[in-house]
Amino acid sequence: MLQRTSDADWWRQAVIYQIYPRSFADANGDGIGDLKGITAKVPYLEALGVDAAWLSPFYPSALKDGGYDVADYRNVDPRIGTLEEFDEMLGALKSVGIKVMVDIVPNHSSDDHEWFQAALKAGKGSKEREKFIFRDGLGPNKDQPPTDWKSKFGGPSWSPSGTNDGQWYFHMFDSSQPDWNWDHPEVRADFIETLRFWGDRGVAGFRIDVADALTKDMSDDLPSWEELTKLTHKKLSNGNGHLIHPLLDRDEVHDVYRSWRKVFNEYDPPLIAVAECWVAPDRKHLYASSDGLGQAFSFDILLCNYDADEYRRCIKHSLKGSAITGSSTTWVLSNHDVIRHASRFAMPKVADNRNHPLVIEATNKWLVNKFQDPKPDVESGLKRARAATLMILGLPGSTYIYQGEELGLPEVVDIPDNERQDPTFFRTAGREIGRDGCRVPLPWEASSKNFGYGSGALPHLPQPDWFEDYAVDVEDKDGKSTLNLYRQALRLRKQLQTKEELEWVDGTGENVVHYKRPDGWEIIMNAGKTAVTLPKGKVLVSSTLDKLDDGKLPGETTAWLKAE
Ligand code: TEU
Ligand code: CA
Repeated sequence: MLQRTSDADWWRQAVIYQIYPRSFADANGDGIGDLKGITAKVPYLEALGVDAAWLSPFYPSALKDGGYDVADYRNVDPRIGTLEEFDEMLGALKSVGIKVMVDIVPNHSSDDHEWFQAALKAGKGSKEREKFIFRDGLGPNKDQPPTDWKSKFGGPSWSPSGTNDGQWYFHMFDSSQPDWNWDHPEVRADFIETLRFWGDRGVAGFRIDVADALTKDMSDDLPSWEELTKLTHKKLSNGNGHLIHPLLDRDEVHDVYRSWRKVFNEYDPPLIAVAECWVAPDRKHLYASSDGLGQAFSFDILLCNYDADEYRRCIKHSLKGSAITGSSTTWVLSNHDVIRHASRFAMPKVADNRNHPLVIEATNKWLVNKFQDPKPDVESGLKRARAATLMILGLPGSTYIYQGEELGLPEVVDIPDNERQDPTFFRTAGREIGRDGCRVPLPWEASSKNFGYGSGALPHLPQPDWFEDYAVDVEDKDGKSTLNLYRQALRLRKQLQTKEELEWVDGTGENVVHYKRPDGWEIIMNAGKTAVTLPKGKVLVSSTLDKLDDGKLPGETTAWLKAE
């Protein structure tokens, strides 16, 4: 057995910063963020105090889905950089102790991928087509899709091959994203090669996109969309009480991850992986198992309203789930797919927030109305966002921070239709606004061109004027800014995250989350409006960055304290 020389458990309590490369920093001024831009901001990330950076896709891509349409898994998009620049970036981050994770998108490729192009060319019945999911169309002319299934981004989930052979290919997402056939050994082998490619370059691990969808049962008898939708809402037993769905969360997917784990364990420390899977809570732990990916995103906390009961329930459930496999939980409040949490918390509660499609529907309405009806309470939104962040940063487990949330950035809602990029917007004819509003390039300097994101061409998504107030250089100087809150909290957190225990405290107030951590640390979030009395102790930090020396914790505020 390999003798390990380094900390194999670094990920358990890590803070990981998500970079959406095109929108982070544009070093060469072409309007698109790049790897050199990231390298230039290493001191910023160091001062923030994160342990790792996860990069959303930077691979060659037609950018039909922000890079999640990957044309070549083992290269860098020339607009974003080169492999040499990747190595430079990695080296610069490593030199300040920041690890790098990259995004693996195994459910689908881009239609520009060499193998998909070869499949189109090789024609019906060819070996090349077996790597994807091709089926004959229905009707005498085969001009109807094989099923009436819808894509996750709206519109049909089959597109004609375009080669006049009556064949259609399956895509769970955009038509530019053909799904791989995971029954094919060459597909499996190619992903192993990709994992090794990045592992050998020195990355610490991977975020696995739509981890639950790879293996599918596409046997000839395919259900209708209506039957499929019923399946997602109803539990059909396979004998173990597991819901059987032809496309999602099938047990066979874990064979894939077991084979990946063998590769991960060839490295020292072992590579890590975190599953992006919106699966039923009682299925989540399977993805986090130590002979599989090891960790899975807990999105339940992202769906919580700003409410103490909801948070407590969700935290208890997530901790229980990760304990099943001995994993640690991952806490997430924002990412590149959802409305930024400073804006979410400025809006009224979502009634049925455990149902993900309903949350998307409800929150999409806010975007359609451009946050005019109902109007957001911007001040309270930010206050709550800071309080919720400080509360989750005190929890055992790892935390993911999405670029810009450390500035308290709200969602951008006034992007003109002709500048939108999200395929969701186009495939639903604008009924769903999509995710561009959380992907607007960051403001670095209030008075510079493009707010310091890049000194040349306009950013690839327009930045609103009010970004000025959230610029890094403004917040840097403001002792009570969100940026300085994140910096302080991350610094303190390093002392806190030694052991993983948590003990709940009840009775502190009506709408309060209160828990104790080892060594006398206590974390108290007052989600209500009226102040509550703090327990005895020294306040280490509060989400408003006030000292709270009157012993009171105001509404919508979190404090960390240490018993004396
Ligand atoms: O998202 C997976 C996914 O299912 C999304 O549709 C998600 O449910 C939705 O965006 C939440 O609002 C991943 C990536 O994170 C996303 O950016 C990609 O577009 C998608 O996969 C396809 O690769
Ligand atoms: Ca650039």
